[in-house]
Amino acid sequence: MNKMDALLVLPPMYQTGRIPDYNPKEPMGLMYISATLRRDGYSVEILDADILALTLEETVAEIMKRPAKVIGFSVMQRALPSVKLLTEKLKNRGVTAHICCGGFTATLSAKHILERIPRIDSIVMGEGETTFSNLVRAIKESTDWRHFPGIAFRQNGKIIINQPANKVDIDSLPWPSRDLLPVCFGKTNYATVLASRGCYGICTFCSNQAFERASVGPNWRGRNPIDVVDEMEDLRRMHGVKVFKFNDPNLFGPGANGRKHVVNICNELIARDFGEIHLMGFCRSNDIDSDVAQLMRRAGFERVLIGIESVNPAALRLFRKGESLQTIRQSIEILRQVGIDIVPGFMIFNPYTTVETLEVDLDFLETYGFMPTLSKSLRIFDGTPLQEIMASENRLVWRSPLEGYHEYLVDPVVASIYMALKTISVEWLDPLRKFYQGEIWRIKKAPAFNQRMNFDTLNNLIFILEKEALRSLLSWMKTGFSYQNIVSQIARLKNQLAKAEQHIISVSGLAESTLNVQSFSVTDLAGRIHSILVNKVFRTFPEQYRWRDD
Ligand code: B12
Ligand code: SF4
Repeated sequence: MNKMDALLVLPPMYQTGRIPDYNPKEPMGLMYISATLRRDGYSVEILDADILALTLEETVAEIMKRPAKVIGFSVMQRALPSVKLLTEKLKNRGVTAHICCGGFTATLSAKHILERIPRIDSIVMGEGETTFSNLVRAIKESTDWRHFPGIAFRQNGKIIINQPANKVDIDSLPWPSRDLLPVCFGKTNYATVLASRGCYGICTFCSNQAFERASVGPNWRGRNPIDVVDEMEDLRRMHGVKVFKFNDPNLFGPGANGRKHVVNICNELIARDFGEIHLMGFCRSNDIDSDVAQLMRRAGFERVLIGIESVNPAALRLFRKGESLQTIRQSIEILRQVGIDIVPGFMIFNPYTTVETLEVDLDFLETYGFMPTLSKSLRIFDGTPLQEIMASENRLVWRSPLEGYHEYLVDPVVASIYMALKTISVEWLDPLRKFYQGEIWRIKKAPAFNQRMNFDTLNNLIFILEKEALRSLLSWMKTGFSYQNIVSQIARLKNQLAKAEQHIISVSGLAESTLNVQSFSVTDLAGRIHSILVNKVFRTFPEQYRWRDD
């Protein structure tokens, strides 16, 4: 059978065919690589098993239908267990293709991955376009690839990481191939674009700096604004796209030029007058001033994600956020004045969390009407400054990236509060999300970012549940509690859960409750929470048990 040159695979994060519950998007990295390979004359296809919610077996079957000389997996940490199993299954079925991995986790945990997953032949470190194209050529022509810059591999039992490759000139890249646009657009109603690469920030928990260091070149590069808007216009004209999400880690580059980059894109969008257009992107509060916010609104921005993380000034300083509480408040006011919604990136459980900061953070969220998920904790990724900081303070609990995220020691009272909240989320909220996953995706899909009213209502119902739970946990830890207190509160939370279920049912037009949250046991959950709070055995914010049965 004629084999294509390369098959690019985004592995499923969940192994059981569950729809991912984060915001699904097109696999932009793979789309750039496939466009580059096509430009260079190679045949290539993309399989996004994540957005298609394929099981592992289905993913293997789809890969077998598309025989290729090189299989390239895009690897993020949460999907690593899937990658390990997929490579084993492919080997058992006699697939002999060269298997290469790339992406954030592949780059930052390369040594460990090559040590633990024998079927992976190579890893591309950092940006993939040029290095992967060279690799495909070498495999196709049966020539040596082991000397290429930017490649890691195994040799005589040792892991070799070659010198870094140069960063690509992003203005010379072809536009990302949009093969998957119909699938992604059908599910989400938006397309993604990338107007820059990298970020000038130095936040200690972020992987961006380490990832950028994996190839040689500046930390931030902006694309030609005209080309960015040309690409958007093409998406508008050829595919009817009106809703765009910018994937840039940060819309703004450093200093005056970085601001000008955004200004130029906005001016170009305004000048071309696309008609109806809805935009969203990520930015930092210190880049927002009144003029730029007004311009962004005129250009079509209606929602921005700002990483606030916590309003504890000590945490902001220790995270090296480079933003003060005052800047954060100011940016919120400015954006709201011009009519741009803010989605806050928030990490209420982090290495610097105390009972007091939980209260202050919760007050802040309530004051501003923000509703992020509360039962999540900051995760430490390989290569981040925070990993080093926690290790130097003897607080890092190292975990294999294949089995979970690294953990860190925290105050046992805070750890117990987290575990109690997490238990409520895993036992009650997760089944709701899993059971109604199709309905929730449909509720989320809207003709604009600020028209997701039904989804926002659902988020609000869930936020109230978590917030009420957290408030009770905080007050119990301060003033004491009894098993009966917990039972009463869990019963109230069950009513809130039933409201969330009812909302999903009514906006989806379902006849009746099929999950039936009324049958959930209050006493079972209360018993577990009671035991967590009494025994206080936790010392970290464990996450890895979430990896068990997905
Ligand atoms: C869009 C996005 C998503 C999308 C799509 C991800 C995707 N695979 O494309 C979705 C919503 C699915 C997603 C989910 C998650 N994400 Co996300 N996401 C992003 C975001 C905002 C943009 C990614 C992007 O499009 N970049 C642009 C393209 C061009 O770059 P790229 O994807 O890195 O690809 C290049 C290279 O990495 C490499 N490459 C990538 N894949 C491959 C494969 C091969 C074979 C080769 C050779 C090279 C290669 O070449 C590409 C071209 O140069 C980034 C932040 C950012 N802007 O970097 C976070 C980011 C990547 N996500 C992150 C995280 C933590 C997550 C989640 C764990 C969040 C969650 N709560 O569950 C999940 C994990 C999902 C999973 N399956 O494991 C972190 C990663 C941290 C880390 N060290 O792993 C980032 C960096 C955000 C951050 N600052 O913390 N995410
Ligand atoms: S501003 Fe965002 S993308 Fe930039 S370093 Fe900080 S967390 Fe990372």
